[in-house]
Amino acid sequence: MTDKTILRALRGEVLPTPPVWMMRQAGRYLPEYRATRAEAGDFLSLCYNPELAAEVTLQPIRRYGFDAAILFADILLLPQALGVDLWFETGEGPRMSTVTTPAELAALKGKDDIHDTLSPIYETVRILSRELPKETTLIGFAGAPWTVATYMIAGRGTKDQGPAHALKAADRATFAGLIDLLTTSTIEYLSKQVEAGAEVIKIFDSWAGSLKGQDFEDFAVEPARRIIAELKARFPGLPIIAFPREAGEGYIGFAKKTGADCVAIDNSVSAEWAAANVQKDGCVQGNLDPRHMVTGGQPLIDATREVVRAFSKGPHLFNLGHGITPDADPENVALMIETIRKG
Ligand code: 1CP
Repeated sequence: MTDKTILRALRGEVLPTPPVWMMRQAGRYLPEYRATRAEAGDFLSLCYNPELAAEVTLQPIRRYGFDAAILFADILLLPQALGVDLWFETGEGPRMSTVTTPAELAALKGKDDIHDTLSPIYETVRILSRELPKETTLIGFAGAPWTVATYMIAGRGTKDQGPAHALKAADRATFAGLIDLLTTSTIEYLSKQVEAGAEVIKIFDSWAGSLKGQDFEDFAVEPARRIIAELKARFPGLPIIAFPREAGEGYIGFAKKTGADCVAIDNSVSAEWAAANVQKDGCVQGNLDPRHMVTGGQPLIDATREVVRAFSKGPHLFNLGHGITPDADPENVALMIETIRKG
């Protein structure tokens, strides 16, 4: 089993062709995803239906033969398991009840009380570990504490994470208590995914870029370090990908500070820069601009070749710099993969 290309690259091997997968590879750009989602009813019903969640995870593997599959779920299921009310407004995104006071924090469930809600997710992982092709690596995931906290504090997605920054300034103890609860419950959540068959774990810190200076160290680096240290103590050799999106200079040394095996790079920095500054410490993932999946053509081919070339001297997982968007053309994904694999 250890000859899977993703696992080899995560161990630091430089491969002639980088393995490839794509953030949001199961998603609305695929007609078969839209059909299964309609069958499930709504997005959350799809997440909590193990058969259908496994089906949408497998769809892009069948269509494209990606080297990895990522569990179909969402980073906001953990707050729901902690007792928050969560729903999705059509066309707008997530909405949830907020946690901004000591009383609201105290009313949340404990780290060991999340599994009743999340057990369908573990069942999805078990189905996938049975049904995936033997060469395909199964990635489990969770949101990083800071990113998940930004949604819990605001009750929705925000452009600048203003409410979370405001709570951090106004009531440091409540804010830090929420980060701590998310850190410890994320460890339990991810442990169950690994026990169910996830072979690699990815931690999504989509809003890490809005943490500056010491805040970045305290709330992006430190929670990731704690989660990774505990997971590696429980599961020696478990490979872990960290994604401190838009961290900029914060990418430098992130793997060393947190113990991550691989750092995922967004497309606000060049592959050239990331190769020089981040890949020197180990495997990197990224970082084609997802817009190419909409626009396609020769610019897509050229940009794909450039990402492959820039990272070719070290271990690399080819990916986009962020998730593929619903307006992407499925043909462009095929063209990207063909360019990676055939040169
Ligand atoms: O309408 C739909 O079908 C829902 C769209 C959708 C999908 C396909 C959402 C709502 N979540 C997902 C799946 C999802 N989310 C996966 C599955 C695996 C994959 O194919 O990649 C993963 C890993 C996530 C992670 C996630 N959810 C993140 C971190 C990664 C990132 O994109 O930055 C975040 C921030 C979320 C929250 C979320 N869930 C959904 C939306 C629209 C959002 C963003 C809300 C916002 O801030 O505007």
